[in-house]
Amino acid sequence: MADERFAVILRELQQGVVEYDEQRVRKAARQAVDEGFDAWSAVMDGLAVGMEEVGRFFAANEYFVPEVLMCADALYAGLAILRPHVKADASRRMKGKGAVVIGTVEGDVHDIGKNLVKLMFEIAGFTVYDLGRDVPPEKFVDEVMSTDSDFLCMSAMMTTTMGGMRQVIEKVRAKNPNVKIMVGGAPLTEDLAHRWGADGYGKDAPNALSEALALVGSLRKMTKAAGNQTAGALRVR
Ligand code: B12
Repeated sequence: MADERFAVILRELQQGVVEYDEQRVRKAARQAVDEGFDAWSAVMDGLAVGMEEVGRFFAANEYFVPEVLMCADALYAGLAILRPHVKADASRRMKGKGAVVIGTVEGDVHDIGKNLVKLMFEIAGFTVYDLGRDVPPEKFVDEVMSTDSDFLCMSAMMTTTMGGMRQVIEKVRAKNPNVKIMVGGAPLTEDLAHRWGADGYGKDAPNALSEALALVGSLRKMTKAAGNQTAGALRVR
């Protein structure tokens, strides 16, 4: 019964995004919260699935940039309601503490996926420095160095912009080889990520977090081996 009810709410969230109906999305998001359903599932199985459908309309030239922007607004309206109710898995919260610099690469304004990845890191207890979108390579490098962060996460949604990641990876590695670099976004593949020298690739937000947590172990070992001298190695906060 509860499953059926949640399925109805998820469908409302999806359709509300597709039909760029902010009111409908807000109402469904509130229902999800009030009726005690899992907020993260409402985000990923409701709002994000709606945006996938928008992507298909966009590819088929049924929607153009203005419609997609309104769909994004509807998604963000729902996210604002659901976000405070997204809970971290307790074991993840205990294990995952470090600092992350995140942003979308230069020339690319797509930030919905990046923001969901950011949300996962925040709820798991990481300190997140969000550079936003259309971020020049040097800004990534400077932020990682000035904040002494453990992780760098970059997002790219276009084949024309994803190459920028490679440049950033090279520049960051030259300054601090210990920073763990993760990349993601629709045009990326695991193979490409590794060929460009990234430590991790995440096909979605939960995957990004589990990859990061797996890397936490190796960061801790490095810190120990260097007698806690290693810049940017994981601090236990
Ligand atoms: C929404 C959208 C827009 C919105 C963006 C709004 C915003 N604030 O983000 C607007 C309307 C602005 C837009 C503009 C454009 N867009 Co657009 N857009 C999309 C669309 C429909 C959905 C993207 C999205 O939000 N998906 C939902 C989120 C939840 O998924 P996600 O982004 O993939 O993120 C998940 C994973 O990838 C992963 N992830 C993402 N980042 C990271 C980072 C790390 C570190 C990790 C580990 C994981 C990870 O986790 C996320 C969460 O699960 C896609 C279609 C598609 N199929 O992707 C096209 C798409 C990306 N756009 C495209 C294009 C061409 C454009 C424009 C050039 C169109 C134009 N003619 O102007 C402009 C580009 C502007 C620019 N300079 O960037 C193309 C890109 C094609 C290509 N060359 O690769 C796509 C693929 C559409 C298409 N089929 O043609 N777009």
